[in-house]
Amino acid sequence: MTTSQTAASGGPLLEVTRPKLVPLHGVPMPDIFVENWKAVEEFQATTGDLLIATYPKAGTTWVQEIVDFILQGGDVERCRRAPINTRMPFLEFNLPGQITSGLESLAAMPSPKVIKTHLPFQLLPKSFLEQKCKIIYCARNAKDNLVSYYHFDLMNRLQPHPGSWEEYFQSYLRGNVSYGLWHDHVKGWWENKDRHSILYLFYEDMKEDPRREILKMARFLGKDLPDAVIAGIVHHTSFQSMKDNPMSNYSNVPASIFDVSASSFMRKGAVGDWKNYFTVAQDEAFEDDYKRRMKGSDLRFRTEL
Ligand code: PPS
Repeated sequence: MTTSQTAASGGPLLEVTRPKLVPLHGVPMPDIFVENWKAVEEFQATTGDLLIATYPKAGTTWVQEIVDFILQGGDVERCRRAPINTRMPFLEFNLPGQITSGLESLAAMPSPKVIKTHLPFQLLPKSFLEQKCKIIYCARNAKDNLVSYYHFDLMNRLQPHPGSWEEYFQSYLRGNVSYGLWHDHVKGWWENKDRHSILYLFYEDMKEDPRREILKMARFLGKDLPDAVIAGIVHHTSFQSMKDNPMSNYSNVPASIFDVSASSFMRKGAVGDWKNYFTVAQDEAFEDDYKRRMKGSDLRFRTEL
C-alpha cells in the first residue's frame, strides 16, 4: 500500500511543505521534481507507449480520461479500475519518501504504458522520440490557463503558494511558475509537432465539439469505435461526469496535499472564465506581452467560444 492510499483511507496525514522553484535547464521547476531529474531524463520509453503532454491546467486529465475510454473501447467499469493518476502515471512527479514517484509507478507497470507529463518539449526524455512514441499534446488559451493555474496553486501544496491574484498574474507573465512560460511551452511543442508523431489539440476545440476531438484522438490511436461508443465517451468524459467520478476527480489525493477548502481540482471547466478575474489594466498588460512573446508564430488560440 502506498503512503497516499494510507492517507486517503484515513491514515496519518502527510507532512507537506510547499516546494521552492529552482531552474532546470533554465525552466523553473519544483525543487522536489528536480531532485529526481537525472532518473527522469534517462527514462526508457518503449515502442507503443503513449505520452500525454500539456502545460499544467490545460486539460491533461480530460485528455487522459478520453484516451483511457478509447483504449478500453468505452468500457465504463474498466475505466473505473483505478484513479487517473494510477492509470497513467505522472512521469516527473516526485515527493521523496512520501508518495510513490512517477518513475516508481511506471517501473511497476506493464507496457505499453500511457504516461502524463508537463515537461516542455526541450526537456522531454530522448527515449520517447527515439522509440517513436505517439504523443498527444493539449494546449489551452493562456488567460484561462492562468486562472486555472492560480486556483490550483492555491489548493495544491506541492506548488509554491501563488500569493495574491495580482502577484500571481505578474509571476505568470514573467514565467516564474512551475514549468516556466506558457508561451514557450505551447510554441515548443507546436514547432516540433510535424517532425514527430504528435497530435496537437486545443482545450477550446474540445469544449466546442467534444465528439469531433474524441474522433480525432481515436483515429490517431488507430481505433475505430462505433458511434454509440463514441457517444458514451462524450457523456462519461463531460465536466460534470468527471467531477462526480472519484476515479477522475482527484478526490483520492490526501487533504494535506490538495486543500479542497481553497479550490477544487474540477473547478469550472469553462472557456472565458478569465473575464471574471482580469482587470482592464491586466488585460492590456497581458495582450502587450502576448503580442511580443508570440510574434512570428502561426499558433492561434480562442479566448472565448
Ligand atoms: S493538471 O493538474 O495540470 O493535470 O490539470 P489539468 O487536468 O491539465 O487541468 C485541470 C483543468 O481542466 C478542467 N477539466 C475539464 N474541463 C472540461 N471538461 C472536462 N471533462 C474537464 N476535466 C478537467 C478542470 O476543471 C481544470 O480547469 P478549471 O478552469 O480550473 O476548472
